[in-house]
Amino acid sequence: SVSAESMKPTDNIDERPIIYKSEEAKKRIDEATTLNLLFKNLDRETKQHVVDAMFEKPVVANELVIKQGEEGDYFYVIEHGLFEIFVHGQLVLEIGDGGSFGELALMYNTPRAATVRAKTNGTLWAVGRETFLRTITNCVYRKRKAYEEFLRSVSFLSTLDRSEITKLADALEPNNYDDGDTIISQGEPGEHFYIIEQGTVSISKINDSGIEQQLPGLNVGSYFGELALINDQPRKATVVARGPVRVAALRRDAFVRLLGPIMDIFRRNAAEYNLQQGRPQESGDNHVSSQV
Ligand code: 1OR
Repeated sequence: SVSAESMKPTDNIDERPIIYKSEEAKKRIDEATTLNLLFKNLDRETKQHVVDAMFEKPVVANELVIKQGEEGDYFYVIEHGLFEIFVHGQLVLEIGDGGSFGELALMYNTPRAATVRAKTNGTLWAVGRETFLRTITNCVYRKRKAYEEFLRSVSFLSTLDRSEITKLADALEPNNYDDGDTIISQGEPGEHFYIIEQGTVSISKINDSGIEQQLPGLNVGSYFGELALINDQPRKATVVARGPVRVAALRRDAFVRLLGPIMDIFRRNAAEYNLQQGRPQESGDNHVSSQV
């Protein structure tokens, strides 16, 4: 195992910190990062850069890895172990293998937004602030710029301020679908919220009598998938791509963290779904939300 002290100084931009790793360690990092959102956007070279700079940090149960309010120094990827996130002493989230934390203070240059405590023994891979900013943040920045403009044009987000839009842009994951692909299936558990960037989706639902019912479709700037997250219930309808569709997906934890300020909008619109039930599909409708 290696420690932070073995990192070379990095005053020179071109001088990348490289911490020796066995093939076996590289494999473990690869497994831990493949599904990670922040790594998904990295090109190969940048990812290599980050992996080179990572060092292994073993943790023991109950260890405090991050304390809310402190300055940010490292970003962490979980190889294995369970970690509890506390905001003002309240447990808000538990994350495990392949998850990551500690990016917020580095990305936004703010104090740590939460306390992170190891629930079990585990292994983390740490990335220092400098490397994080030079690599991951760079890629995040490009994606942020691409999303911000789109998000500012989305009507249901119009009450979010600049910094809220920025954070939302950073957390969104682009997903593409072909004509006929199912994006959400009725009855499944919901883990994402979606905003349509391009294309149109159709929505259908099998009602209590087992009859399939078409619901109004949605297009660019509309959202769907919030109900299962708000109500903690399975998906209530099926959403299918009509032609090529591109959506921006937001994971459950980010949805709770970032769209809290507009939860009232979702609730109000959800109440209207019930009124719409059974009404014929309107043409040229201005629906922005779904029943999923
Ligand atoms: P950080 O650098 O601020 C603490 O250090 C880390 O906890 C933070 O980055 C995130 O990576 C992670 N609110 C704030 N931080 C969170 C949250 C969170 N979840 C994970 N972290 N909330 C949880 C949402 C389910 C919002 C609670 C209101």
